[in-house]
Amino acid sequence: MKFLDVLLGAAAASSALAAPTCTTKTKRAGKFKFVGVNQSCAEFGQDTLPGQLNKHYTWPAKSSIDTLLATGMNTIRIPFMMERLIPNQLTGTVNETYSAGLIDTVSYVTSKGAYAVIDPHNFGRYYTQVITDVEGFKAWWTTTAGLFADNDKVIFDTNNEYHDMDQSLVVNLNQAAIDGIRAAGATSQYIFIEGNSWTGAWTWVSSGNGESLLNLSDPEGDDKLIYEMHQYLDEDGSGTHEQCVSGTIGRERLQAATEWLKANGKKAILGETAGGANDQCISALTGMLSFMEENSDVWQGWLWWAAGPWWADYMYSIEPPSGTAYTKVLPSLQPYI
Ligand SMILES: *[C@@H]1O[C@H](CO)[C@@H](O)[C@H](O)[C@H]1NC(C)=O
Ligand SMILES: *[C@@H]1O[C@H](CO)[C@@H](O)[C@H](O)[C@H]1NC(C)=O
Ligand SMILES: CC(=O)N[C@H]1CO[C@H](CO)[C@@H](O)[C@@H]1O
Repeated sequence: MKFLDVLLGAAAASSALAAPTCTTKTKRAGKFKFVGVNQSCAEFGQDTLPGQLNKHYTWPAKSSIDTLLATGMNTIRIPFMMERLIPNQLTGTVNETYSAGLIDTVSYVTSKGAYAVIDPHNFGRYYTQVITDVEGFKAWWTTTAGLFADNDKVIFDTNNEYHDMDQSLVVNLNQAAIDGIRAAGATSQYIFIEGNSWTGAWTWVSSGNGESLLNLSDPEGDDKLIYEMHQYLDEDGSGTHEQCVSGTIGRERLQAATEWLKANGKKAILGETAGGANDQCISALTGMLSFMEENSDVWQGWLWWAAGPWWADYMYSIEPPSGTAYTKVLPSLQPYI
């Protein structure tokens, strides 16, 4: 309650200065710091680079962002392609067309008082090759973070789902991102760290992510580093099936990672999660979110995969007004927002 009072107080104090268009309330009263969705589609057409706007990829719909924030959510993760933002080489300059689209979406989200997570949806690859040029990756991040250095509602996600890479490379890329972001003068923002093995929560410890990513350091202080894990609840954890393993699989899959977070004094966000629109998955999801609330000293929130204008009848679509998860699952998740 105290937290809520502080936020409402701040809102009242600043309302005289607030822009007249900024009307959506996004102050959260629940236990989590960050709750929201992935607003996907700027990363679509990954095989067609750079691709054309509205043919191969598109930007999220502002009306959908409004609708989702009106549920009480306060965080929108925005996947996009590294190559579209900075083409040809990691040390290159931004493409003005694509960067304008990204900046427009990010600015819109943060003008509503919500967090915008900048998510290069690249799996640790650039033009399909594993990124081994650690200095180049740092340069990419310095250029990118420079676009948002003054916006403290932006969160930088180093990369989506590293996988099948040397563990030490994943550590070095994360550290290079941290250093590059801070070098751009983006000193106040949170940074989300992702691990190898698709950053799965269920394999966080067994994959070696836990041990190897423990030593990352932020010149601005390690309390701005948050570990982003992903967890789907289907049989292989891939997020490609409508059925969940059981009604309790959510909390079971987070158990070991939660112990690791507590033992090491770290914080995490569940940056992608989803389950099908059926009773078993809804039990698994709500059980998982209850478990996260019980451990909200380490779990800072969750983001659904995914909203976005082009998901059509995708089983996990939370795109308003008619996405499957928007109509059939979100009502059950509302208590955890
Ligand atoms: C810049 O991005 C736009 C939109 O994706 C694309 O059409 C254009 O070809 C890009 N320009 C360069 C030089 O990559
Ligand atoms: C992390 O740092 C500690 C203390 O400096 C050191 O003992 C340990 O070997 C490091 N672990 C890794 C994986 O680098
Ligand atoms: C779990 C899931 O649906 N992942 C998909 C996320 O979206 C990208 C494209 O944006 C797909 O390649 C993934 O399969």
